[in-house]
Amino acid sequence: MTTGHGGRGFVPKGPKGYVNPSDPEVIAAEKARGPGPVRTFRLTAAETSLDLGGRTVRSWAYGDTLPGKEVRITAGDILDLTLANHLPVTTTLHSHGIRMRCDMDGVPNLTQNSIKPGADFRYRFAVTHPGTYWLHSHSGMQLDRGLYAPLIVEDRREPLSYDKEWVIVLDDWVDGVAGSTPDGVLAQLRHGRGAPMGMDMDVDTGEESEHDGNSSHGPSRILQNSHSRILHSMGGSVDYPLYLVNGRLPHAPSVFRARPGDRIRLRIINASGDTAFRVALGGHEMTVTHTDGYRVEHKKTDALLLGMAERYDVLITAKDGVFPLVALAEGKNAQALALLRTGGGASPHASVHPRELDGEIVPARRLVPHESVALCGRKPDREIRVRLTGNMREFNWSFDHQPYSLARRHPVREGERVRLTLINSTDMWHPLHLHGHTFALKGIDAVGARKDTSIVLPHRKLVVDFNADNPGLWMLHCHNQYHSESGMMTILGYRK
Ligand SMILES: [Cu+2]
Repeated sequence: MTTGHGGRGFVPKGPKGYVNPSDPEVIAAEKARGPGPVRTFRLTAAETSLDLGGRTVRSWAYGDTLPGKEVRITAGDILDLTLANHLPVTTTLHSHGIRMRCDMDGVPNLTQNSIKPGADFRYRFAVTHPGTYWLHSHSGMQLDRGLYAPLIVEDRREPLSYDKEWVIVLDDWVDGVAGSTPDGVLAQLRHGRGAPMGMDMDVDTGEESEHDGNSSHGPSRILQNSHSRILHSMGGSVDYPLYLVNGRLPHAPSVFRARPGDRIRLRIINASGDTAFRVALGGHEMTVTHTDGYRVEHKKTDALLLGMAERYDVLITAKDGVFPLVALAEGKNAQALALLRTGGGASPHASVHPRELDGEIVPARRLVPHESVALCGRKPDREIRVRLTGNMREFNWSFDHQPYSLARRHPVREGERVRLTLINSTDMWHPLHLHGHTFALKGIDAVGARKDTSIVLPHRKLVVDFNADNPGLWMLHCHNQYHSESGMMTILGYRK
């Protein structure tokens, strides 16, 4: 077995004049993050059987649990995480939302070579900011299998006081059900075509990487007749047979136990491939404290909407009894369920619909950043405008009608304040994610909440500002896995 010595020294194909992932500028930024205690973890990506609660599926996961075992560190630590690839195909690991050194970002062919079957890769980087993050494969459609795990970064000076913490991971599930695989579903959506040419070319071999040993596509999983009022469009593209909270089906939900009166911090992560979840806890109001790992001024709400890869932290004060935590698959007429139990009583039915789901939903743009994380008001030095393009019929999602290419980069320079304007000219909503940075939403009349992933509704635009303070090459992509694999990805590149 070979052990990679990190991604150090990797140089992607593409134009000259950009800061490559292991260049001195990247090393200098990493050094400025300071030394810290090293926290060592080992994950194994492998094929396994997963018990979803009365139903077992064969899939790929980190270890043999779903979600993968939580990785928990403290801000200021050095995360030293070795990924062993026991899959039959190549893989990489991305630490979503962490602003780390570029060569540890886990993007195949951009920040590292893919990890070959049987090989290891050691991800080692400083983590300076606390919050709720997650680990997932960044290769092909693997995220829509079971290759994800929570990454929790504790705060040495935790500003919140609470008695218990409940990590809640939401997912939509198709893999291993009646012969379906995410690659097969993508092929259905693309009328038999897989990812576009070039998307998954292995740089070393020039061969198209194989994500799927199964050539049968199973029953049709294409979502029909869907509409979501709050997403102004279809719920998504995929009609999943199953929806999960913490790897469990609604008929055999995971149960979180606490005492009446406990203050509980919920860390909610949407790890799904193509589903926005509307989340509420029956009988309880939630107080939003963070989104995407960054503090906001506390704001009460009945429910939350999470696009793929978004996270919210909320506080609740537990009442006495049994309460459903419901994640409604927005526009898909289905839901996932977990339970909070603090006392006696019968468990609610799997299809329970707490009234909070139809109450107020505070959108991210209404959140006010906590002063400790608010970006200062500053005129942008540079504006990047990107148009979201493509349609459902051809399933040709892209930016500016261009296919993804390692050679196409949106240039920035270190030290700039950058304004990124994402113009959605499609009929579909998209959750957009920028690697390596936590941008500020454009607030009502000031800079808004900090996030790394944000929903843009059809025919609307999303305007975000960020400080270009993390040199390297960074993905900007839709976090709908079926959209990004169809081509809705591009690169932000720091100029030398
Ligand atoms: Cu999209």
